[in-house]
Amino acid sequence: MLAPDFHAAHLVAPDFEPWWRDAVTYQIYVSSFADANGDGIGDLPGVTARIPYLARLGVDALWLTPHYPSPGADGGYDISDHMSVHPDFGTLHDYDELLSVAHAAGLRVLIDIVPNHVSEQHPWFLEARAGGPGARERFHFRAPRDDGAPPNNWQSLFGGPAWTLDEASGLYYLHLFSPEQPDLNWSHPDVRAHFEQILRFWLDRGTDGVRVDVAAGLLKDPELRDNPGTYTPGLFGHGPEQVHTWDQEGVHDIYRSWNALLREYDHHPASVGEVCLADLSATARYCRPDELGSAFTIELLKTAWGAGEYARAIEGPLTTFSEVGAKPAWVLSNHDKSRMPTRFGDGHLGAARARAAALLLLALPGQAYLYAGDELGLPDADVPAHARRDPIFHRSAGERLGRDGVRVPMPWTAGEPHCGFSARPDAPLYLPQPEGWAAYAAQQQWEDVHSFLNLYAELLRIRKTSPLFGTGLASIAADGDVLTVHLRDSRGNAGRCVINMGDDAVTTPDAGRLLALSHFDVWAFEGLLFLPGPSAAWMIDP
Ligand SMILES: [Ca+2]
Repeated sequence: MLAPDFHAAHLVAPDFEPWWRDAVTYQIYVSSFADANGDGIGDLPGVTARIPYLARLGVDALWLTPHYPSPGADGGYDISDHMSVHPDFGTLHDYDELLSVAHAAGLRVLIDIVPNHVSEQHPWFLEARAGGPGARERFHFRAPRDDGAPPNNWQSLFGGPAWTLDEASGLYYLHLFSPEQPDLNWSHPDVRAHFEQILRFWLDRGTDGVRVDVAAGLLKDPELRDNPGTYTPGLFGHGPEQVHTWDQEGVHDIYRSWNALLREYDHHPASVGEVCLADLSATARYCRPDELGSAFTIELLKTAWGAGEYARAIEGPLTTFSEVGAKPAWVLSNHDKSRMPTRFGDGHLGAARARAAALLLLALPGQAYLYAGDELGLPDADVPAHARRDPIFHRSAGERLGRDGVRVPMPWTAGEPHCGFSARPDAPLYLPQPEGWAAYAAQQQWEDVHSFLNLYAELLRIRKTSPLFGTGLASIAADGDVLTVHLRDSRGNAGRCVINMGDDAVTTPDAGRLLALSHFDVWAFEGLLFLPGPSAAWMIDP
């Protein structure tokens, strides 16, 4: 394989490097992480108790999915009070304790901010439904069309129309997600003021950053016109077919004001947007220097396994984000998508690919987001229909399985009830663990040098100490099944992540030194690098 000439530097060197620019953040879906009080639901004290685990793993930060009071119509993304803690998860005191223990262990804490919608149980929506003066203006209430149909053709991302009739008023209200999640009207000054108050509430406590849910959706077309096309379930990233729903120009002003607010804090809070747009350059515009710190780069999530495909999925964001002076926030899994070993083909093949993908993800310059359980190599869990909770499953009458399979309680210790997830052996778990879950238990994986967990810990250790991996300037090359990410730091050190994405072994010339490997059969000797299929290696020039 020919190594390409190292071409134009992709990344703009800023005057100041905030802590989050190359951080590895570990996403915690609170319900499924660890249950400290034995009621079967993960909670904040459970997270606090596992801080030593995260410190040993070596991540820089953790991100909590919504920890707020919520009726639970959409796994906590339907919030009824943004300045409090869900009683299932604990108290504000528990949150402060988590923050303090995390900080003492050198970990930062990000929280989820959900500005697009609230719960139907939020006081504002209750007030709107009761017809309080001016209360409906904080949402999108509209009269039906003449034939009684919803005001426009917009579809909910969870299936069905994006409008539900409010019987009392005879008006429809807009919800891009479930009917229990009415969309806020971000043209209303109350909404803007409320969220600034929410941001300050958490940042004042020492919270280190925010992940912004549905970041490109806050403002809608002022006339709420019909979209030229409709939402297609399973579609990754919204495009021209939904031009009136997403990415309205005025939304950038919101993030400019948030940027100014975050800059008032000396601890340099992070901000990362969930910007699901088909157009990468439109996504990157949310990461201009006076807007969000970064935006999730979902290109790899939506790309089929293959060297050429992955090369394009990496090259695109690197180039596009550098044009606005930002670095991508790479994502290979989250609480909404099928887990890597399952997505990559199940069984030994899926696991081998997922191990190789870990080397790729953690080599790329920019932020990396891990989802709890990635480091254990968890596959999707089989959840019986009667136990499923996801509105996607229920709203599609079971046609779409939904996301419960990636939200099953973590296996901590084999041989313990619920694999050590819950403090009480007979706790009814909020989602059942499948047969064989103990085989993935963290405690046992620490004892196996070849485990997923030790692989992740080793990669994170190298990433922390080497200026190359996760930070170095990158160029990408694909040759047959082999993908190479070339890295170089400011001092001229060079290295690379080489991934054989095919099923057959390859031998390739490489005079470097082997630093990390996804498979114990990888070797480098006398200028050759041998990679079984599929596998990956981190190499460094002597
Ligand atoms: Ca609990």
